[in-house]
Amino acid sequence: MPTVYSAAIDLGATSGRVILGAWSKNRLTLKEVHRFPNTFRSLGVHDYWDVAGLWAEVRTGLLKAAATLPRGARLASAGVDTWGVDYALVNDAGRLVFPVHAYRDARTQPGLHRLGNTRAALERIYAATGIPNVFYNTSLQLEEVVANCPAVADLATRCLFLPDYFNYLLSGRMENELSIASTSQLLDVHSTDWSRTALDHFHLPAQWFTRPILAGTRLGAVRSLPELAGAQVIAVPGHDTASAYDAMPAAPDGGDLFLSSGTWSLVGFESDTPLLGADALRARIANERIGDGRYRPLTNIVGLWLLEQTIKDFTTRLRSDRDWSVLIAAAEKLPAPTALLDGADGAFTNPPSMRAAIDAQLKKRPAAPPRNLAGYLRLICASLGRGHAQALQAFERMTGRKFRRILIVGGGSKNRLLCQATADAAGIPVVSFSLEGTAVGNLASQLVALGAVKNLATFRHHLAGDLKQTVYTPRG
Ligand code: LFR
Repeated sequence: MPTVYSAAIDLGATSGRVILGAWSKNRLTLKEVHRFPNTFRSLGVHDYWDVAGLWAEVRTGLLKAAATLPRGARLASAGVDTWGVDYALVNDAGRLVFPVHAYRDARTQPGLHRLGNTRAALERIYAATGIPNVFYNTSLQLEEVVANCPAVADLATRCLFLPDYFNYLLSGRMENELSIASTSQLLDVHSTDWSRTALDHFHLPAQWFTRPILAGTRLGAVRSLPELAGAQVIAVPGHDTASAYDAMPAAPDGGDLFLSSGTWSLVGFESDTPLLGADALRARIANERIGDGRYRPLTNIVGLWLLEQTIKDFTTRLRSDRDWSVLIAAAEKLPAPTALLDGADGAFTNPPSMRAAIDAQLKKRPAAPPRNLAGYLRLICASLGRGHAQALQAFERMTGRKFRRILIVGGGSKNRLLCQATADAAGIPVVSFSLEGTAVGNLASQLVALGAVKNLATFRHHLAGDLKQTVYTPRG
């Protein structure tokens, strides 16, 4: 079989990339052809994404991918994944009828507290959707829009989540894909369709949504870039975390806990059934969906966002892997922190200064704030490690399962301090892969849809044989 070339468009909340994958003789080779920063911006009291800017980057990346192909080769397909929950409201012509808000916008705070303080509603929504009450949920975002800008119900005919919207820009087809739909708190946890209970509760027009398609659906040819003639747009698991989980070279016996470590730490596992009930609600388990319809019960813990934002309060700029190694080495020499951070503190959501927010929490303990960036790095890694271990313990308690290893992918997998802190706190080995997990899962879904790989299990099997891994064993 000749080499198959596909492009993964992976949009994260703080950076995006376009990666060209080449599949040949059961091996995947990756080439990052385009990388760019991403950020939301404030206008008045609200926060918005620069969607037109992102689209321009997507186009640039795809053109670079096409230009990178060997002579005579062509791009077979492209797929898009993004962070969860955010959406575009459009009319039938695909025109944006409302600005695209960023999930950290504080507009959901009143709705968050209203639902949080109404036990019966909280339990009903959790039983219906399997998604806990979190400030960023699409449900709360849309509830706020419909309540405060009611004319939007006349203007918008469709709600497309961001991967759906980019799929539409590329292919002309409007669909809701299942994995990204499952981050909304609007999907029925027992089927692959929308939850009437949730839509009614948040007063949302049901016609904004169509029955979600499964990952692997071909949406048609790329219509907006003549240079990519013939390339298919494939709906991959549109939620970046779903794509990252797909790439996990997990043991088939289910003994691995997954950690996708980036802006957020997503700790979870794969399951044929959702994890529901009072304990799961208390532990804030989100029953998000795998692209094929099964479940990824996970907890979402504040992740390297703490560090990304703290760095902004220092003049140090970390530009290369070497700069990071130097900082990590300095942090390793410091004594273990005496008090750890509680990542669930709402003060960390979107503070003007993360350093000040961390110091304020420490002051309440009371504990002394770190003296330099290395000190904050040490504190943040130790705190995240404890958070990961607590998630492991909660999952073991609720499921009766025993996990033997934690598999880590994403930016955090390169941070040895974080990997070691997680192993130490969890008491089981952490296996780290040098893997662009999200892009690899995105590409895997395209390759299966194209018929180049039989199924995901086969893909993982080939991948596992090929990967460089580092094992962090717990220290007493
Ligand atoms: C990670 C992620 C998480 C989601 C958060 C907000 O990039 O997609 O899974 O909970 O962003 O959308």
